[in-house]
Amino acid sequence: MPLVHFFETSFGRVHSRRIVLVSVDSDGVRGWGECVAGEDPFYSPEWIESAWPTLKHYLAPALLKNGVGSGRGCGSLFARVRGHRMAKAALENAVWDVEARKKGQPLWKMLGGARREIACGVSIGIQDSVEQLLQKIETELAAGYRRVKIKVKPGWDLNVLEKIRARWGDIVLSVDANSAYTLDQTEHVRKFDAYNLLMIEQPLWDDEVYLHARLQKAIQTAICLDESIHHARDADFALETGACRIINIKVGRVGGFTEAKKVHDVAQQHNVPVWCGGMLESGVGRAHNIALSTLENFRLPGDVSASKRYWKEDIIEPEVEVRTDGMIAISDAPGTGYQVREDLIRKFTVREETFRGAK
Ligand code: OSB
Ligand code: MG
Repeated sequence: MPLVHFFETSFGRVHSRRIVLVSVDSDGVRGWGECVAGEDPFYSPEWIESAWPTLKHYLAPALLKNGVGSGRGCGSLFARVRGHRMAKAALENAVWDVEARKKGQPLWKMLGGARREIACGVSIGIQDSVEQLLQKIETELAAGYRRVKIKVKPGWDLNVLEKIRARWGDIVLSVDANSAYTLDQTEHVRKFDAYNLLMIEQPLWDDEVYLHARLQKAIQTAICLDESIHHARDADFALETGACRIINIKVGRVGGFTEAKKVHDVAQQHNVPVWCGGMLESGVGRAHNIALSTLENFRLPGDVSASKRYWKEDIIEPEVEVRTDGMIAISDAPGTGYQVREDLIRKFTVREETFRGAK
């Protein structure tokens, strides 16, 4: 699926997405899940070409052999496979989805959500010029988004923040480094403190928590961890060591809704807010992010924004729309409240495999 506009982070630029979708058929009802792994192993070790064989050889057979009636039951079936959380999440979330549709219940309610609308922010990638970035920020603010996050890296950080703050002194602003800095650069990172940022996301290594605690002690700006948090134990460790004051939850990164809820609960126990991250999802994953964001401790605007920011045509109906007050209204319809456009998916499909249970 070609992106409306390229997206660039400290680890690279992407122009279009190749997405692994999973659907689960149960008694004639179909649920969908999206694997948020990237086209390359740059954000995480997982990527689409590791997810596919993992689903094919391990996760789908485990599910079909044992059968399972609920999303909650998937974790133990998949536990023997280490890591591969994005692949697991794709399948587990499809099971949650089919379970909700079969019960005729909204997914958000099944997950224990409470919010009837959720607050939206935008994540704006590195651009070809600062002028282009300022233009984009202006557009998103006019659309009503409640928080602007920009991607940063050495050479595209303080200089850019200076220009943004000169123009918009009091917007809610944060930055995401995707591991672009090292602890040696603490003095440099400390200079972000001058820009009144809501947070700095994942400044240091993706596989590191403790050194973020060292950095957090040295700077005022709240650190938010993204890449480093794979499960509730990571979250607990991060919060006990003071490695962050905010957590970004991506349902794929932590292995599915069940673990996402656990991370949410751990943060809540520490009185630390969470928000829902994004992975340039199609409507399938986007609808799941919306359901997750209804949980009580999602107290900050997420990277969950309108379909049209990403796609000329999204694969769900209706598309995700954000109101001019920067909120998404939550549907009471069964499942995600969005219908999957299988006709359009078929048009985009380049590879497909089906696995059947014994019955
Ligand atoms: O770090 O949050 C991130 C996109 C791809 C990989 C990592 C990240 C992101 C985003 C985009 O920031 C969020 C979105 O708009 O979906
Ligand atoms: Mg991030």
